[in-house]
Amino acid sequence: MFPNLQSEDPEVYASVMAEVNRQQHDLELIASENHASLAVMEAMGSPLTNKYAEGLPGARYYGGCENVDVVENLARARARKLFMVEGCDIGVNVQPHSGASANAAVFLALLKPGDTFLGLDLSHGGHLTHGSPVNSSGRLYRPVHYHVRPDGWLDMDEVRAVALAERPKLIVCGASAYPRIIDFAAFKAIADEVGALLMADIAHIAGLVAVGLHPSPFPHCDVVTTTTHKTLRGPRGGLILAKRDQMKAMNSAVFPGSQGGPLMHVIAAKAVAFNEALQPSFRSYQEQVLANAKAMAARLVARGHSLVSGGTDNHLMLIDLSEHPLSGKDGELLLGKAGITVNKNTVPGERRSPMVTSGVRVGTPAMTTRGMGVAESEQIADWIADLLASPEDADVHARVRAGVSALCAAFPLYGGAHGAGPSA
Ligand code: DSN
Repeated sequence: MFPNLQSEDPEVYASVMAEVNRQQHDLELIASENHASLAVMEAMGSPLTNKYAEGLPGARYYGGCENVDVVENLARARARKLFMVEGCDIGVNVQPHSGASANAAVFLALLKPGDTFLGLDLSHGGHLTHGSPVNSSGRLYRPVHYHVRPDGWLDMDEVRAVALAERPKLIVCGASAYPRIIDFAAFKAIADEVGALLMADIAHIAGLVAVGLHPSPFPHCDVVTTTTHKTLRGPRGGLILAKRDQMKAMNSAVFPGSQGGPLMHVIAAKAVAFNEALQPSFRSYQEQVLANAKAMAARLVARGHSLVSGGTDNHLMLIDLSEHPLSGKDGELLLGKAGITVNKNTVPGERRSPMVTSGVRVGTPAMTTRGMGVAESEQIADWIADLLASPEDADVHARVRAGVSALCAAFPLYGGAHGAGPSA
């Protein structure tokens, strides 16, 4: 693997191979991560990285764009096909380098400095770019926030009350750590009531939306942003979808508003991933992601764990450790040592600091890509419960670490269901 890198730069090669091995031998349960196919990664590693192509296909600021134009048009057409709903014409910009860049561009297009917008509080499952004071969204604009109720479900009464009181220019729905269905129609009714535009950030649930396993944000939303690497299983990157009347503003907010040259190798990889997502097998994959999450959540609850909102309707769950002696940080370290990779996460009513937290976020997209199903999900939930119950027990740790290694060996990356290729 990577012979040129190996001979030219052994240090970087060694780290890359160490990461390949980590991904092969550990269990990835970070809800925002996935394993992209070999075809996606080949496109990302292609010479398209060498090309400047500022502008849009057919209207570039550089010569020699005839091939990358084809690629970007393929990506745009495929994304449109994935997310279009009947009777709602949408446009697509595939150039955002990330979800954060996509969100920054949308704000630049729709808001003026100091304008009020309404989004979900970060510590209640929102995202940094939805108005955190340490992010440009919180520094350039005036964010106001809604929350989840103590039971972990979105508080739509509060959304309406804050919207009526603050009259935001834009309402942002979508989350980074919310295990339930987002009711885009209800957000639209509130947006209409206060004369606000409506944006959805579907970064986490895009793969589910693409196959109809989560309701579409269209026709309710004016603009939709997403990343392309989470449930959508493409390359690391961002995407903006918008109703036609918003597209001109979106395009110029991406370039020249907030980015320079697009990453054409990544756009090629997005095109490949969108095509994969248009295949019937992608729907089966997403169905399995949901079945695995439900099975894992049910087993964790059966083992006495409290989950935020009591369970999950999507690809992720939040284990609530508020009443547990271990913090989210402890949980992340403990599971990590046994080869189960998760991330600490704040929970509603959080009493610990954001660097410590009282929650662990767990997601099934990556393990499902390896071909694991409900039986494996239940086994993994048991291992998580065993570790959290006996954090100091070396025998439990050794047993789980051995089980994780055996499971990963039985479901090799790039070995079967998801793209043929050399096992790492
Ligand atoms: N960092 C991503 C996540 O983990 O949800 C969001 O950008």
